[in-house]
Amino acid sequence: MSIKASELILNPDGSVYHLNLKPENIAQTIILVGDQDRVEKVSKHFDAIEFKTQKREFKTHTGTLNDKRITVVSTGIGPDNIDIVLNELDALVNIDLETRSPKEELTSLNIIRIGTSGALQSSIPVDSFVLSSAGLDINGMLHSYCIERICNPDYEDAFIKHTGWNLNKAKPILVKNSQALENILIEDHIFKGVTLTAGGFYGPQGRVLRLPVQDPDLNKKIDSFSFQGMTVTNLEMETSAIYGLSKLLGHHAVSLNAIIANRATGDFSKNPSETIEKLITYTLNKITI
Ligand code: R1P
Repeated sequence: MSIKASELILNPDGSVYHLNLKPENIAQTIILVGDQDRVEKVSKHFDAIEFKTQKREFKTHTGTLNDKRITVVSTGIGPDNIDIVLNELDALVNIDLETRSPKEELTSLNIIRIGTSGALQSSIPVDSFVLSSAGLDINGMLHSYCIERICNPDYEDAFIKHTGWNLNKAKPILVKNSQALENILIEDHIFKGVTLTAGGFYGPQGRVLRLPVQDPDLNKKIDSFSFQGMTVTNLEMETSAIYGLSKLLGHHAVSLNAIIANRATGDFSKNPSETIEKLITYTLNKITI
């Protein structure tokens, strides 16, 4: 089956439409960051950089560190961008771009997000790290796919009941991480929990500037929710989308976030750059030893 030119869009040089990448440009280990300026902050640690490109917010560097080939890609902000990044990365390894046909033998990428996030629990201080055991999707992007096999209905139903979730908004979906990648990246000092992935920064995360929000008590209700031993630790805008599409496409994913704000105490990190730098060096060290 050949995928039509309107569905799998390629640039004149044969690279995929938004990421500007060809199959040979990426490694099997992919680091995703939100901020395009964070790409250099990761690749400056590489021993050598073999490839660089950028289109819009999607900047990519590929190189090696301790003989391990690594690609770092910026996703920009939000789950809509994750839809683009995950589908195009998957196309690079699992679709023959010449024949425009899915390959018979599939490749699994190892995808690691190094992000920033706000903690919901007062016990998770700014400048700490959270590894997401699961992503709780409240933005709706994943509902465009056939998600039944990656959902966790018992947890989702308990969350909906506890928070009195307004179903005019997208139905929450819980998607778990790759246990194998968690085992590589976890250490005792790292907090672990469920990361809530919103489709916006202000109202969707309960921030009120001038507009009232649909449920002003939502963050407090989420804070007090626990089910099957899993509490919601933090809020950001990418993790559940990465976990959901990775699981559906057959890739391994884990998300690590530097906590730069605490929504319960109102604290904000005094030096977020330093905290992010520590998370970058921690992650690179873990995946290259
Ligand atoms: C919002 O400021 C952005 O920062 C967080 C959110 O998920 C959102 O993308 O992550 P990044 O710093 O990785 O972009």
